[in-house]
Amino acid sequence: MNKLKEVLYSKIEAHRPRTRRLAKEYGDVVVDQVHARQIVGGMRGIKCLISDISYLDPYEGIRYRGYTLPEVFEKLPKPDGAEMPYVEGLYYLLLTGDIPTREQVEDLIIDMNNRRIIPKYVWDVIDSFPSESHPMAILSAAVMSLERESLFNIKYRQGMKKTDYWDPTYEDATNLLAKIPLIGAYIYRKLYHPEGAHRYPDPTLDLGANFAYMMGKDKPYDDVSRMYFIIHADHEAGNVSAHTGHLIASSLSDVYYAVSGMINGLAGPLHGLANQEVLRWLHGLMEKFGDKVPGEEELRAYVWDTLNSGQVIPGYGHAVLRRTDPRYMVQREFCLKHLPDDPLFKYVDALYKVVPDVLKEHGKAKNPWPNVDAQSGVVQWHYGVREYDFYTVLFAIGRSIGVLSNIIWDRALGYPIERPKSITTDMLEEMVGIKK
Ligand code: HAX
Repeated sequence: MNKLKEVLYSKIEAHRPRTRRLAKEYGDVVVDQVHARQIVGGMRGIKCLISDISYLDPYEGIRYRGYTLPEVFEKLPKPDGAEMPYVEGLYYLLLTGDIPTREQVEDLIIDMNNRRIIPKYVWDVIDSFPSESHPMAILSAAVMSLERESLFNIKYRQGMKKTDYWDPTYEDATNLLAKIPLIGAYIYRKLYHPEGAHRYPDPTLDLGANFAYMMGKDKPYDDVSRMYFIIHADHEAGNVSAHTGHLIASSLSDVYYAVSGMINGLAGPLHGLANQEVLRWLHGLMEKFGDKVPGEEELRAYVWDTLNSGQVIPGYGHAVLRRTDPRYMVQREFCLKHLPDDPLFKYVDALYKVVPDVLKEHGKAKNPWPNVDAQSGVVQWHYGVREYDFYTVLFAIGRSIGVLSNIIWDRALGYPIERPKSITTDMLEEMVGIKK
């Protein structure tokens, strides 16, 4: 058993009695009420999932295992000379709740680098897609094709004990996490730089640096990748991508099915695809005004035009958050430090001063503040990844870290198949007292 797995196993053993106790001794305690508006309103806010990997406070934003994003960036070990921590260190933290030492991270990096070999049929699947395909569709199919490698399935067929489910799930999850950045980079080069030869992974590099290398990007794109994957890793359990991953895995489908489904959920414009929509929208604005950022009145008019045409302002609003997203702030700080004069950043900065007030006047969005997606495309654009259809693939690589960590723990704690109850409109009308 490798070192991370040993630590994880001891944490699982210590946690199991807590879950058993909750179910057995406190199963009848009421913890939430469901209102009719939540049933017709996307189950917003109903407390009905459990995850110890991260928690999202509406005002404070995300905490990973109790740590805010600034704390995560400060405490996790970093490669020599790097500004951003190892992504592998985050995986260690999400799985165990412990901040790893540099040595523990290096051990995990070696283990993960040994899992990077990708069967040829995966490249063939990617190559068989027409070049106009959306990269998220290709990513989903490539991950899906890897399903035949699932160790969980082999062990399940052999008749494994339920308490052992987490072990092959950990193996599958870590295998997939080691491979998915390579798949993403291959998709990028196939779609947008087919003239350049595919780069094989460099076994001496950590996940972030190797991703930059395979993308064909120089420093500081390694740090940009680390930052990007870390801030997108998890956002508690109820968002579409995390919940989809959990839901699929709850039927004991393996992690390849679950992560492929998670990618499909992330590909919607109200969720992960919003980062691509932000760039599209920003470019419409820049085409109109050029490199010189217009004044507040002109920006307000552009924002109102978008709203009046019935569209949402991409990158603003959130189902849970009620303040500016800390993931936005991490990237904003990075931009202020590294690219304060970037024309696109200047637009994003100017919009930050205008959009929230317009959305408040508009009076619909419960949260008028920017979310992660309002900033993320700017950083990618600046460092030369200008094919914005690709941005959600980067989000998906990051999000797989959290989804996979959650699934390992779901298996460890034996959470059952998910099965909420649906009712008919007639029934709901009767329940709320509507007479017919
Ligand atoms: N622009 C215009 N209208 C908005 C809005 C925005 N940015 N955000 C919310 N609204 C509207 C909603 O469309 C809704 O209108 P209707 O009543 O006509 O349906 C109303 O305000 C109430 O919505 P809400 O309760 O504030 O927000 P929801 O929980 O329903 O939705 C969304 C949350 C993130 C989907 C929403 O804010 C939105 O569409 N934002 C723009 C798209 C976006 O940036 N998505 C990425 C979110 C972060 C994320 O998941 N990244 O992956």
